[in-house]
Amino acid sequence: MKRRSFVSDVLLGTMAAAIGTEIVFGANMPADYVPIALRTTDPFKLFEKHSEMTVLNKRPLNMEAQAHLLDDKITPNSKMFIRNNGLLPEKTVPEKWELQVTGAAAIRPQRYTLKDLKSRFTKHTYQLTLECGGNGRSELSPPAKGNQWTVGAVSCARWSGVRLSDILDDVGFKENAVYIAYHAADIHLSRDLDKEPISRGIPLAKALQKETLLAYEMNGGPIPNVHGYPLRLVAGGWPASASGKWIQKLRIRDQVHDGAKMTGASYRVPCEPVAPGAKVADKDLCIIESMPVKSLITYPKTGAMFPMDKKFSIRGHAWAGELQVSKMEYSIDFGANWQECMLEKPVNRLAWQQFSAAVSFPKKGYYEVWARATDAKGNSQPMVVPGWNPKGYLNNACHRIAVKVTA
Ligand SMILES: Nc1nc2c(c(=O)[nH]1)N[C@H]1C(S)=C(S)[C@@H](COP(=O)(O)O)O[C@H]1N2
Ligand SMILES: [Mo]
Repeated sequence: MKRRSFVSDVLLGTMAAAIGTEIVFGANMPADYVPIALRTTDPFKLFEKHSEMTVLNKRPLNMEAQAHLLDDKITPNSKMFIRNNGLLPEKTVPEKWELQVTGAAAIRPQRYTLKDLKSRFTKHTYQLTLECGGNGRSELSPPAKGNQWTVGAVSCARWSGVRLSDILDDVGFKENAVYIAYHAADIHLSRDLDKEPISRGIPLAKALQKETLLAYEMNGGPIPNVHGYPLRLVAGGWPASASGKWIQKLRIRDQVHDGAKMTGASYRVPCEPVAPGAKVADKDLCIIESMPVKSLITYPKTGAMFPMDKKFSIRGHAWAGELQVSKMEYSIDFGANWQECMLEKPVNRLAWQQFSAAVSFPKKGYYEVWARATDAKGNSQPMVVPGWNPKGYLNNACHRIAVKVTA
């Protein structure tokens, strides 16, 4: 008979801390057993999320913000969306955490402790926009499978850590280096340790950009558990799936990475537009890189009512992947006429930009305010859902809010 494997002391300690008292016969628990007290833990409390966040899925956990929750210039943890493909790492001991950098195109494969990263390399801080490739999926027709994100799977926090390029210089890479692949500590839903929930990466050129970080801090403190503690790759402006959480290993590859969720329809879209509902062969799908131009009205929220004589202003954020946003407009007549908004410069490249406008309405009644951003290359947000694709990525249609003007 096979011996039962038991839960480790480290994990037992973590679970006891979470429950708040000793688990008396805890040593008898099978390795994959989750005590009842922990199964019922409320994700809002556990991850300190705002009560108006929306849970889309509990296993894996996926939670999004509503537009008005994203009003802050720098997204605080409490309003940051959560996208997990698997289960959270269970036994994180920061003193023992190691980042291994290896791969076919690595010259001097290395291992770094968190202390090495913090003491041997310069710390850099950038505010970086991270948007899930599937944000806006819920508007697709025919519908696409996956989390039905509305508008709230986007964040722009301040990330601090070391430049990935500094690490790559330290390790050295051969001329045939093509792609930097990540491997993380989260657990596949099946609990099969040979499987990874997700293992994506970025091309060498993106890895070498000065804003691409291996971050150990978010908004001035340790990265919250659910957002990648203790070490996270952050590649702003690209689908957030490229920003691996809980990073333990990077591979400098001599080919495009082919890990979990790099192939098939995952985070890939038809290289050429297709008809809605079409079947698309794998060879005709291209990996999503820079995200498209987009914006969000974060104040007021849909349902706002205000009197005619009151000065009414709107505000929000706009972003455009690797590009800057060059123009921001709004319309109160369903897109017939557009007025220009005030638009701020980003605090740094790859951070979202703030817009605002004072709006006046001709008479009382129902209105919709639509917002439209244009990037530095002249691409504007479409008014309706753009290019259908099998997994429902890259919906950058104009955001709209509905308001009533009273007498
Ligand atoms: N290791 C790991 N990294 C990951 C994921 C994951 O499930 N596991 N999800 C990715 C996806 S699809 C997104 S959209 C972002 C979400 O980041 P957040 O949960 O910190 O907002 O993390 C990315 N990094
Ligand atoms: Mo994502």
